[in-house]
Formats: sequence, C-alpha cells, structure tokens
Amino acid sequence: MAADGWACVGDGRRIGGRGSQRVTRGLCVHMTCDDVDMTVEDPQTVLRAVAGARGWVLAVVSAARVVEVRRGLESAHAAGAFDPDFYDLELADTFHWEPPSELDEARSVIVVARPATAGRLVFRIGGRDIAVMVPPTYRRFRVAGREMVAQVDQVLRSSGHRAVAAEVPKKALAVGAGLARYGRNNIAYFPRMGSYAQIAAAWSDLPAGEDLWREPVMLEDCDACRACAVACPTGAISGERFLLRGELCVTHLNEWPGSFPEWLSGSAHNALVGCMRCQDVCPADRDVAGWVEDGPAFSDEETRLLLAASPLEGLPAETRVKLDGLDTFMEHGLLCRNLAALLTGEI
Ligand code: B12
Ligand code: SF4
Ligand code: SF4
Repeated sequence: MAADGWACVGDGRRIGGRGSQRVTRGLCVHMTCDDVDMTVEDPQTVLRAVAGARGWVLAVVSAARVVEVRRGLESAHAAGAFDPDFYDLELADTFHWEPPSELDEARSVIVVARPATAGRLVFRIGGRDIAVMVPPTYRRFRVAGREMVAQVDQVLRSSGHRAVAAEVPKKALAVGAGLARYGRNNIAYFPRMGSYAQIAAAWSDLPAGEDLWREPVMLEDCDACRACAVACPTGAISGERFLLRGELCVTHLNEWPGSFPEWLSGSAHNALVGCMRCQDVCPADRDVAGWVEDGPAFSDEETRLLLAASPLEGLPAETRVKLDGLDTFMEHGLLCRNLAALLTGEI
C-alpha cells in the first residue's frame, strides 16, 4: 500500500464519532459539527476527522513550504519555462504569497480537497436538446471554496486558532503534502476522487507539526499511458516535458476575454468553460467518470438570448437564477461567447 493511500481507501482509523467523548492527555479540543462530536487532544486530528466525515481530505503543511513552492515557480519562470503572456495573465498576479495581516502569525497552510461533480446542462435549439458539460471544478466554485475554509476555521476556533483563505498554488501544495499525485495532464489526482476534486487552501496560526512534505509524484497509471496527451486538442500536454504548455490549453483560452485564436479548431470546444478531454479519457478517473449531475435546462428562447449575448440584467428572472446557480466564477459575457463557440454548427 502506498503511503498516500493510492492502493487503499484510507487507513481505517476512526477517532470517535457522533456523541463520542474521548478524553486524552495534551491540549483538549471539544468541537461539535453536524456529524462529528468529539473531544480529542490535537486540533489536527479533529480537522482530519471532520474532513474525513465529509469525504474530504486535508493536510497541514508548514507555511515555509509556500516560500519553497514560490521559489520553484519563479526559478522555472526565470529559466523560460512559461510563455511570457501566459505567465503574465495566469500566474504573475494570481498568488498572494504573504499571509493576511489578520493572522498574528501564519505558521501553516491547510490544504483541503473535496469531491466535485461535473454538470450536464441542456440547451434547446430548434426543438433539439444539446447537452453541454460544465467540468467539476467550476460547479459551485466559490461556494465550495468558502465552505471548506469556513469549516476549517470553525474547527480551529475551538482551540483558539484561525484559518483564512489562501490564494497559493494549490496543486503543488496538495501533492507536496502527500494528499494527491500529478497526472501527466498536470491535474492533481486524489484517492477516491481522481481528478474530480475542488481544492482550497487556508493560512493558519496552527503549528504544522510533523513535516511529511515530499517531492512531486506522478500517478503510476501514467507510466504506460499517454491517453490525455493524445486526446488534448491543442498539444498542451507535450511529449517533451512534464509541465503543461498552459498557453495552448483550451481552458486558458476560454477563461479569458477576447476572441479565440485562429489556430484553435472549432471542434476543440467541449464544455461551457474549461475543457474535459484530458479527464474524459483518463483511466485513473474510471471510478468517478460518472459523477455528473443533470441540469439546469435552458429553453429555446433562453438559448437564443444567451447566444445573442443578452446582458444578464435583461434576462428573465428564472434564467438568471439558473445561471447564478452554476456559480462558475465566469463573467456572463464569456459564458455566452463560449456557448456560441460550442453550439456553432448546431444552429
Ligand atoms: C493557473 C491555473 C490554470 C491554468 C494553468 C494550468 C496549470 N497546469 O498550471 C489553466 C487556465 C490552463 C488551468 C486549467 C485547468 N485548471 Co486550473 N488553475 C490554475 C491555478 C490558478 C494555478 C495553478 C498553478 O499553480 N500553476 C502553476 C504550475 C507551474 O503549477 P503546477 O501545475 O502545480 O506545476 C507543478 C508540476 O508541473 C511540478 N512538476 C514539474 N516537473 C515535474 C515532473 C514530474 C514528473 C512531476 C510529477 C511534477 C513536476 O512542478 C510544478 C511547480 O510546482 C489553480 C488555482 C490555485 N490557486 O492553485 C487552478 C487549479 C489548479 N485548476 C484546476 C482545474 C480543475 C483546472 C482544469 C482541469 C479545469 C478544466 N476542467 O477545464 C484545467 C486543467 C488543465 C491542465 N491540464 O492542467 C484546479 C485543480 C483541481 C485538481 N484536481 O487538480 C485548481 C486548483 C482550481 C481549484 N481551486 O479547484 N488552470
Ligand atoms: S490519461 Fe493516462 S497519462 Fe494522462 S493522466 Fe490519465 S493515466 Fe496519466
Ligand atoms: S484541459 Fe483540454 S486543452 Fe487543457 S490540457 Fe486538458 S485536454 Fe488539453
């Protein structure tokens, strides 16, 4: 069994449960959550139990690891690993490397991942129903991130600690912390969730404890597989290096404003936002590939309004409710642009 749980489904430990009252030596934390109610000595143990009860995974790493990850990223940039425009748009200002002033002393970063389902929307055009996918990350994006951090903060407050959302490189921290492995497609794969995971991170004043940091690891499934590289419509997963050619990735192209480049084939579009090709073909996702929730469905009239890029304020209230419910973080005009690219040929 691999230490990071890839060959098993957890270590089987159970630390109390609803109503259990286990009192041990050391710092005592009593916390009550919907489905975990226990008294244990160590906030990290409580955190992991609360996460486990929800099907999430969690790790606490030293804040110093963020500095290391930053150095790695900056030296890769200095060595010319990133397309300069891509770096400026996607990476240069994305991360907040300093902990927020509201924490007296940030000692650790807590990384949490939870399972996420893809969404299958329906757009009706000329009486025909066309299914359009929303990849797992984008569904309830903001809510999911906020919930994970709020839950961690709630648990920590019982022991006088805090957690505050961190915008740091989440995959690198999840993999370094031993929670996940990289796929060749550069996505992080978690036991029992595969790549269908949403990741959140939080700065905390909780001491990190035992350092279990490790070098990045790739999935064993990738050793004899290149399915994602073959399926990638733009060659972003290169045979020459591990690091994604992010500037070619459809997700990069359809998350940003502007027109799509001329070289991008119309058939490359496959989701309302993002791209599912390298996940759809991945054998390591075989157990989660069916994690798809249906809805909402958009009528002929709603689809027509969206394809005409009608402003959000002008849409019927029920259409706005459906769009708000997606919570993708994407600006309305970009979703309309992406939909038009997807449905070209269907109209
Ligand atoms: C910028 C960004 C993008 C960019 C760049 C993607 C990328 N691979 O960097 C674009 C817009 C293209 C993108 C696309 C997607 N993204 Co994105 N993205 C981010 C963001 C903001 C930062 C990612 C980052 O740190 N990139 C910098 C690179 C250098 O980091 P890295 O990929 O970890 O690279 C490390 C490895 O390459 C490693 N390494 C180097 N050499 C080698 C060699 C070996 C053998 C190994 C094992 C490792 C290794 O070292 C590098 C540095 O640490 C995060 C949110 C966040 N705050 O973290 C979301 C995030 C990573 N994205 C996410 C998702 C889901 C996606 C998409 C799957 C969305 C979709 N379905 O359409 C695609 C996947 C594209 C892909 N194949 O990677 C999720 C990840 C979920 C998961 N399970 O991994 C995140 C965490 C958002 C979230 N909160 O959920 N994304
Ligand atoms: S498709 Fe194959 S090579 Fe790509 S991430 Fe999945 S297992 Fe690895
Ligand atoms: S998300 Fe799409 S474009 Fe980006 S690497 Fe995966 S298959 Fe290629």
